[in-house]
Amino acid sequence: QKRMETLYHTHPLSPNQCTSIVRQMIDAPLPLVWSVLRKFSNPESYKQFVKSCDMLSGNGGPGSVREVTVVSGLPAGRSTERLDRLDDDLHLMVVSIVGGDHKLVNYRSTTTVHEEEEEEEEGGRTGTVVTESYVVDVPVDSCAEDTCLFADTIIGCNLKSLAKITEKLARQHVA
Ligand code: A8S
Repeated sequence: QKRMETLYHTHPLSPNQCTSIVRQMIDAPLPLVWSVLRKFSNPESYKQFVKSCDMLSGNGGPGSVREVTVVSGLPAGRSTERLDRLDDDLHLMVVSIVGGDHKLVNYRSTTTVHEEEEEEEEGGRTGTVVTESYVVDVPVDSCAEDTCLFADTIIGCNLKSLAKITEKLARQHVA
């Protein structure tokens, strides 16, 4: 797991870029979490800032491009995003933002999912950890701290929402 982070979440940086990593523990089975996460054409299933999503090309496999429309009240309206990599064995996906009317220029995110023993629990229950890292340009009128804080906040909300939804689904499957 440490190796996975070093391998997939350590990114080469240009001088005008910043990088960060967000982790979320989820009390649901990995296949369930991955099944929601991997559906590139359906980000609104867990991303609360996404109002709608249109596929511009592809059907959800690598190379597919989607146009995301975000909810009002954000400093952005749309984002054009390409799925660069989708690996169902490694549980890894890479998405690049290639356009839109927002400040995240040259944004590229890597998401991996792995199983982990929940330390608190007796009897070794297994949970799922989602790790999402990214690289993005720092705008000329901003700084690395603010740029990463903005992106980390959105990713944090997305992953918390993913946790809430999949944990609820997991409870329904058991019941
Ligand atoms: C994601 C991650 C991010 C999305 C950001 C950081 C975004 O959708 C929002 C506001 C913006 O200003 C940029 O995985 C953009 O969704 C909510 C439109 C890209």
